[in-house]
Amino acid sequence: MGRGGRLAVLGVLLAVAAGLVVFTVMAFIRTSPSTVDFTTGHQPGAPVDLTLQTVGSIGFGPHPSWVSYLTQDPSGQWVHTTLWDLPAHTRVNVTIYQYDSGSPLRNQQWGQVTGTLGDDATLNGKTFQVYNSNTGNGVGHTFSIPTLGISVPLVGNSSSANLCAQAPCTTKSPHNIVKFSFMTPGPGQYPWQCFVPCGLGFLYGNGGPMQTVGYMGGFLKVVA
Ligand SMILES: [Cu+2]
Repeated sequence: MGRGGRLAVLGVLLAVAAGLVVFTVMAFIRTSPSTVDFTTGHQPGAPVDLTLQTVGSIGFGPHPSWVSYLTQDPSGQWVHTTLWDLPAHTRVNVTIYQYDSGSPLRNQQWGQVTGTLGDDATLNGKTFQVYNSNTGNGVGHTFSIPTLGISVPLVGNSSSANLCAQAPCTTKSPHNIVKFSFMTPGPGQYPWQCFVPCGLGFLYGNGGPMQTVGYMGGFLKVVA
């Protein structure tokens, strides 16, 4: 093969490589979870209502058996995402429908409510500041924003109950309702996550859904 021929082959190979890179990047962008926008039309000073649910197995998508959070968008639709645009310096009233079971915490620290307004939360309407996970059905997940010092334990349902395994779950399934409020800080990206190693089947329970945005963690995208 002459020099021109070899250059032509090289050119084709480079084009294929570039195409593969573009395809991979686009595939990644396409599958990454969407962001629910709570900023459009927000009146300064008004609180934002953020409603979430946790489910023991999402029941659809690439990992149907994975544990997950879901977010209710402002129109009331449940979205499989953990990414939110939120206004800065704004009160966020969080409601979490917990449809999963629980277990004793490996670290009792995570039984504490910290960083919320009043340093407390409500569990099915009753105010609490700490939950002893060695009692009752234990704790299924936490909602934690480490950089803001916020953490709230999500008390589990009885594992012998007929638990929801197909999101979005409805209140017909056994559930606990956990409510609390916090203030968003200034603009920035703040990671949040669950600290209960609930990634069943992964090393120490910390792989899979515990490491994947859209399942057991996400970001607050706080905008001015
Ligand atoms: Cu979890």
